[in-house]
Amino acid sequence: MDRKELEALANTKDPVEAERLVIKYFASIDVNNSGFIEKDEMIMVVKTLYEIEISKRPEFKDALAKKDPKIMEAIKIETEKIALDTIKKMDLDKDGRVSQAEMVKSIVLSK
Ligand SMILES: [Ca+2]
Repeated sequence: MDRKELEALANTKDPVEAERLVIKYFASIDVNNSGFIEKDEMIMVVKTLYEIEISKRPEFKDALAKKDPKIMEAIKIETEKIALDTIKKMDLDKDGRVSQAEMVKSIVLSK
């Protein structure tokens, strides 16, 4: 799933379209095809999105390009926190991972 599709997902108000995009997005996150998004997979996604966001900010651009250890550590802590919060929010049956149905429910119903 590319950036354009992610933006389409964020912007659509159409539940059918949102569901279609969530299912596609889910498959691209679930790299080991387990049918669940586990903690490590969520951390990877959040880290990618987070790095894209902060690379737009001039004060972080250099540090990020140089992989400044202080910045990398801060990113690691922040992304883990966001990933765990996201799982907590979406994990309706509280088994510690997010199924496709749970992701569809939490994203589509928030529209
Ligand atoms: Ca779950």
